[in-house]
Amino acid sequence: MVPGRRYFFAGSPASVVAATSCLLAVGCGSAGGRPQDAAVGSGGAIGEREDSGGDGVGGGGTGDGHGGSGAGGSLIGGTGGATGVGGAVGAPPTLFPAPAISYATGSPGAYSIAAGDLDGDGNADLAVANFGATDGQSAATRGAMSVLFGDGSGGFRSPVVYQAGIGTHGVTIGDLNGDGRPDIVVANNGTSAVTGAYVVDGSVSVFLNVTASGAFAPAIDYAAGLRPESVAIGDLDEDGHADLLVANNGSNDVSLLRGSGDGTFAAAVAYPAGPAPKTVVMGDLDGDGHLDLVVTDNGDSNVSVLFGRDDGSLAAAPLTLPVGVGPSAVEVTDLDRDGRPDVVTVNQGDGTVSVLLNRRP
Ligand SMILES: [Ca+2]
Ligand SMILES: [Ca+2]
Ligand SMILES: [Ca+2]
Ligand SMILES: [Ca+2]
Repeated sequence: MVPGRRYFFAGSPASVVAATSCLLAVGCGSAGGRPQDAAVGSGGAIGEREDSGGDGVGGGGTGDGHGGSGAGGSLIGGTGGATGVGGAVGAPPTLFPAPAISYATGSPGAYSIAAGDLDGDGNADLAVANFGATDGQSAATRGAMSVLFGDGSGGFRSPVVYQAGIGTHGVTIGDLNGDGRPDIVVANNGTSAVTGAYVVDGSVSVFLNVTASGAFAPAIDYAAGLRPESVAIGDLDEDGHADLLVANNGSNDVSLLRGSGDGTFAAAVAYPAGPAPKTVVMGDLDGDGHLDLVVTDNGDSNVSVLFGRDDGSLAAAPLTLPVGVGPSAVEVTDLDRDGRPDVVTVNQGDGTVSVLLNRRP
């Protein structure tokens, strides 16, 4: 890839998301060992999590899922192979000789996915966010979170389905209470049409992993901003407890929910971003040792960077950086191998990915 150049693809932006992640999963150690959560795929085809070594959750699944195509060195080839949709566009046929095998998620409206070993048996498992039958257009139809346990051979058992909020979109895996078991968070984007007016759900649902076999407690919901789209997990305030960062599509901000360490979270604090945030990821962009946020402003053509401060809060005003039209997903990773984390977005408005190379001193 050439710095500063946009790359065009024949496939959908959702496919590009997978291809980008594929490249990053193979090509980088990335971002100083910080956990990164990325990419609720636009269009609902796929979303995924890349873990760069922070907690060991999730990275294996994502890397395994796309490693073959990434090793092939073809971004376009990775698109068809990794997602299993849109045909094998440029994919060397020997990499994936068999057709994709599909598994039911057990709930309508499957929207995004995260991978990790949820039951500790060494096999990658999947967590899926399902927005429900109507994507939040009916209060009676709630979203769900499905867990599919892997058999270690690429197969999955029948899904276990947990009720979530309304219009569930984003899903992320991470250990929220420090017990070594990966937990799950989903972002509930939905609105419900009630007497002609929309009622905003605006929450995240936390599922704590409560048994060695990977059973999850019923969801505990926390208010976020309006129309949350995705959620990232990381210790933003450096107190040793995982915090939640939520991209709120409807309130143009990011919610910080500080973790208490036992799987519960303090009330959300909002920080402004740009129009219609869709994805939030974490990484230390300025090298000061504090995690920063990168948010895709899906409603225009920018990413918002919110820098972490010494006191564990975020800067009040974001740095706005232009990218392609309608950025939907973003990764923070070292693309040019200079040790500085770079930013790459996928833009659903013009079918491009945009690369921002970090040139900090
Ligand atoms: Ca497992
Ligand atoms: Ca846990
Ligand atoms: Ca924390
Ligand atoms: Ca920083």
